[in-house]
This record gives sequence, C-alpha cells and structure tokens, in this order.
Amino acid sequence: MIINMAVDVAALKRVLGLFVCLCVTRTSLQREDADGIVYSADGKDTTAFGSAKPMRFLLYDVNPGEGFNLRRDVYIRVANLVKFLNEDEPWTLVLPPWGRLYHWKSNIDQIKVPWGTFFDLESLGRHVPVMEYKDFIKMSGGAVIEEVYYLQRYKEGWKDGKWEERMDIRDCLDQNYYHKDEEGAWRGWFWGYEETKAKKLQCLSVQAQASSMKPFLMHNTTARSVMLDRAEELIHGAYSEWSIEWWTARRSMRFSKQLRDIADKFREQELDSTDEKDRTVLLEDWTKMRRKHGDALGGPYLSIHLRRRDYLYAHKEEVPSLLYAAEQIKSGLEKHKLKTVFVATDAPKEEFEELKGYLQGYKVVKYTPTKEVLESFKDGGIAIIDQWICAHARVFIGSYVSTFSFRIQEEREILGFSQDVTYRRFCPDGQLTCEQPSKWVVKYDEENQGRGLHTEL
Ligand SMILES: Nc1nc2c(ncn2[C@@H]2O[C@H](COP(=O)(O)OP(=O)(O)OP(=O)(O)O)[C@@H](O)[C@H]2O)c(=O)[nH]1
Ligand SMILES: *[C@@H]1O[C@H](CO)[C@@H](O)[C@H](O)[C@H]1NC(C)=O
Repeated sequence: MIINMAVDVAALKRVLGLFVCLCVTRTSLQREDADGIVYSADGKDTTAFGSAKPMRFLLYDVNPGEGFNLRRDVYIRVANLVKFLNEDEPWTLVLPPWGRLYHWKSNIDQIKVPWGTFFDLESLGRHVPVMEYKDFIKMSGGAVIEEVYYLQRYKEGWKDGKWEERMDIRDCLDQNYYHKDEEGAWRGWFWGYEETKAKKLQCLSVQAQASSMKPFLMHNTTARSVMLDRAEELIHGAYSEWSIEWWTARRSMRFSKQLRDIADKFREQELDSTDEKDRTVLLEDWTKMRRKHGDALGGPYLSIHLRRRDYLYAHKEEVPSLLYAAEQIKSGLEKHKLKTVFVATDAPKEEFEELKGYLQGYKVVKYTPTKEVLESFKDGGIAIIDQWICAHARVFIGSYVSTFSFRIQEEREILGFSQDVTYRRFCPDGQLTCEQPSKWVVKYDEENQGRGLHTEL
C-alpha cells in the first residue's frame, strides 16, 4: 500500500483534516487488503465529518465519439464536482481508462490506457483525490460499480424553449449502451474491462452544471461507487463565474513526467530550446506557480498546429491550402526573426512533405516517435509531445476552433507567454486577417493558494 502525499505547509488550517483523512483512507485500504493508490495532496478538509463517513467513489465516462482534447475538458467539470463534494464528504475520483478513440489510428494496442501514461497523477491529486480504475477494482474488491447514471437530454427538449437547470430520473432514450446479463447485472463498455458490472442503472435527464450534481450524489444515493456516464452532458457554468475553478483544475492537468522529458529532450536537441534559456522553468508543485504574461520567452522557433484530415471537410471555409499556410508561416518567421518552424499536424506524410517544399531556406521540424515510444505512449502520448513542444515556442499559430489548438493555448497561458504570441490562427486562402481566437486569461485563486474552490454552493 502506498499513499502518495505532498503536503502544502502553507495550508496549516488543513493539517488536522489531513490526519483524519489519512486514517480514513488507510483503514479502508487495510480493511479491503488492497494496494490501491489514492493520489491526494492534503486529504481535503475532512474536519467537518471526521472519520465517520467512508470514502465514496465517483466514476465517469464520455460519449464514445468525443476526441482526446474534449475529454480533457470533461475531466475538469467532473474534477470540480469532486472538489465540491469533498467539502462535505470524502470522495475519490476514479479516472476512466483511455481507449477506443476515433482519432487513434496507429496499429497498436490502445485500450485500458491508464491516466498515468499521459498525466502526472500527483499533480491531479493536488486538486482532488484521484485513483486509477485498476486500483479501484483492487480496492473495492472487484470490478463492480454500484450505480450507473446515464446522463441524457430531455425527450421533450427545453421547457418553453428556455435552458434552465433541472434533472429527473427518466426512461432511457437510448437503450443500446448497456444490457442485463443472466444474473441481472448491467454490462457495458466499461473502458474495455469486460469483467466490470453495475448493480443498478438509471437514466437521468439533465440540464445542469457539474456542481449541481453534488446534492443528488449526497442525498439521492447512498451507493459507495457511482458512475456518471455521458458526463459531457454536464456543463461548467458561466465562465465569468467559474473561471478560477476552471483554471485551477486545468493547471492540475500536468502531463506525465516521462512525456515532458521526451519532449524536452527533443526541444534541446532539435530546437535549441531549454527551460532556462526560454524562461519556462516549472515548479513541480503547480499550486505554487504564478506566472504573468510576458514571463516566458519561448524557444527560438515558431510552432504551428495544422489540423487537416476531417477538418478539410468540417471547416472547408476556414482551412488554408498548404501553400497559403506556408505563406503565413514565412511571414511569422520573418516578423519574429526566426529560422525554424516546428510542425504539429495530423496530416499524412505527403502533405507534410508538400508543406516543407514550400518552406525552403527554413528549418522545418516535426516530431516522429520511435516504435518504442509509440508503443509505450500511444497516439495520445504523441499528441501530448507535439502539444508540449508547441507550447514552448516563441510564437504559436493554431487551427480554427480545434480543441487540440485550444489545449496548447492554455498551456502557453499557464507558462506565462504574452497573449499576442499565443492566440493566433491560420487564415483561409487569400485572407490577410481573419477572426482570431478568443483570449482566455489564466486565473489564480489567491485566497486558497490555488488549491481549489472557495465559493459556497
Ligand atoms: N500527434 C498529433 N495528433 C494530432 C494533431 N492534430 C490532431 N491530432 C490527432 O487528432 C485528434 C484531434 O482530435 P482532438 O483534438 O483530440 O479532439 P477533437 O475534440 O475532435 O479536436 P478537434 O477536432 O481538433 O477540435 C487528436 O486527439 C490527435 O489524436 C497533431 O498536430 N499531432
Ligand atoms: C432527489 O431527492 C429529492 C428529495 O427526495 C427529490 O425531490 C428529487 O426529485 C430527487 N432528484 C432526482 C433527480 O431524482
């Protein structure tokens, strides 16, 4: 049994809670005789409920059609729900294994991928207590989830054409995702873990922000493990009201050390870019990190995210030809007196070669993984390496409304780049200017040293 702890000494008022929670966690772990790992920074403020309440587990899943980068946004909503729950009850977020993603086309095994492959669990744990699904199985003594709520829309749509918060148990609109086995247990995808079953399944029609699930989870169910499927149905709530919570959870989503190391080594070898020179040195503990616009300089290269493939059809009007993309790259390089461009793209090899052909006289760099790296870190890991390298460039140009580009912009915002070298995108052919991405400003929760939610529900 290992409990991973990183205590923030500044949060003295939480020290008592820390010990209480440690006891809770330890007893439940020992009782189950399991070696499950809970990543948790401070055990949350458990003083209010002492050791009386046992740990509960929240699991979730997302519509199978959603891509990697949107899923990361859904995590933020669910993590903040767990953060809220922990103000009153100890809950651990069970991380849904990755797999079966539409864009992950490399011919390798990519299901049941744990979160630790992509993200730094200790960093996630500084926001809310988290654990991998396989540890949940060990800890709860089997792959059994007590209750699944399948979130869905309202059959009749919005009431009077207006969106308003509501949730009701309703008949399931879509029966295809789960079925009952001979013993009466519910079976479904469950991230590829075939042995997993649920004791109870209900459909819940929701129009709600994630935090509104808190009273339901506290008062309408006593199950120790609850799964919310189709969690993307929950929304964040208005940005004006929720931006601090959003950014706090976002900052906790550090990439795994292994992936950062691979990308950093590539930066150093191919792009003459190191954190010291680029002024992008990170503190291991993100809760202590505060950076201002302009603090980061970035490596001596321009980076681009050029989304192709399905984007050519989905956003025909907004995607430039390769030739016109090259024109924009050149003008960016010249403006910033750079000679090197790093290209992140989902384009086939021929398209990359064509683009390179238009950029003679410049150094055009792309990251190509070795077979071992691809096998260990999968398509998701390669995407993260690309994102991390893009995030450290002196200037970044992204693709129109791509969540892949958005995640890079956020990373740059956290690193402290000035906004005019981050929030830029490729314009379609013939347009010298076009509508640029909206600028988001990283927010810190000063009262709580960035450790989470401060508003009362
Ligand atoms: N390695 C790598 N993969 C990419 C790149 N661009 C797109 N992809 C792949 O294509 C997927 C794009 O979809 P996502 O961004 O995940 O998901 P999405 O929500 O559909 O995002 P967009 O379609 O870009 O808005 C990524 O997850 C990657 O698998 C890139 O520059 N590098
Ligand atoms: C939760 O319980 C309350 C109180 O019994 C009830 O009014 C409410 O409808 C329940 N919520 C749902 C979604 O069933």
